[in-house]
Amino acid sequence: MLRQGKVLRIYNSLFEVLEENSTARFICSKKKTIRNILVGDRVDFECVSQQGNIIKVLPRTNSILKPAIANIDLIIFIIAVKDPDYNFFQIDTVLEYFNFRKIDVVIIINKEDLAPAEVSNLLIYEKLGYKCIVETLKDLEEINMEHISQIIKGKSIVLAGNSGVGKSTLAQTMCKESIRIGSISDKNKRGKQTTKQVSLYYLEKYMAYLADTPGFSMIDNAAITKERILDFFKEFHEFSSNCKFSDCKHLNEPDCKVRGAVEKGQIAPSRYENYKKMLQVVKPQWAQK
Ligand SMILES: Nc1nc2c(ncn2[C@@H]2O[C@H](COP(=O)(O)OP(=O)(O)OP(=O)(O)O)[C@@H](O)[C@H]2O)c(=O)[nH]1
Ligand SMILES: [Mg+2]
Ligand SMILES: [Zn+2]
Repeated sequence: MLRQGKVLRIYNSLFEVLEENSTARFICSKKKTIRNILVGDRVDFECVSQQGNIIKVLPRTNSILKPAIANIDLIIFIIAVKDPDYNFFQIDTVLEYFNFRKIDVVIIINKEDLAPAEVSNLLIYEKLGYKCIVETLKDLEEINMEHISQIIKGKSIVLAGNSGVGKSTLAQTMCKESIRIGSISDKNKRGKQTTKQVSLYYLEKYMAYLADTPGFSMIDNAAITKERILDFFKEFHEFSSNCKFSDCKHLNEPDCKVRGAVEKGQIAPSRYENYKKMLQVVKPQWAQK
């Protein structure tokens, strides 16, 4: 009998597969000709008793590499206002990556209890069109997470964010399966790496799949291009169309409306600085054109 399911975990060369529209789990091997199976993949498999064999990987809607996960509907990107400190360049780098991959992102601004005054600095992302939720995740309980459960219902979700921001804290509130919560090391405030293995948890209550991850500091943006950068800085678009030069890079060109908007406070200075920083990476190629 042919069944369809989703890969939750990978152990060496075995795959834990949750059958779709049921809660039956199967440990599967795979047909030799299948090369690359990721957590999150939808697969066709055959099985005898509890032992399965994956015979086909269905087409992916998307995938990311670090950690390797396929078919993500939503990234919940957690930023802490403090412990660990946030960094605007890192935030934009992460957001650019998911913008390029065309994966929806919701931002949780966490640890409001530690530095409530910092929250407004991060709300610039709300103005850019990202849904932002301000939270103290350590106090969140299943009973008052209606605003979050609405967002996750029926989706495959990946928790992203630096080590120590509160990903596992949220994951644990969402699901009963044990996810280890670490503590921030007081010494360097960098948070210990506690989450190593990537698995999907099926949250029956929300009909959702959830991946806790070990932090997103390893995003690979080596292939970034000027087109990607220009597409990401969406708030520049309404101004850049009026720049004097149609190929304006918004650096030192005369009569640049993007720089004008930064000066008038219509574009956040951190965003413009990050634009220039990202451009540094691709500038050599750009200059050749
Ligand atoms: N003050 C405060 N502490 C929090 C809050 N949310 C989480 N923490 C604490 O922050 C520490 C790190 O939380 P985790 O959930 O383990 O962080 P993580 O993002 O999973 O970290 P890694 O697994 O290392 O990537 C824990 O000690 C949590 O209790 C919050 O809203 N306020
Ligand atoms: Mg964790
Ligand atoms: Zn310009």
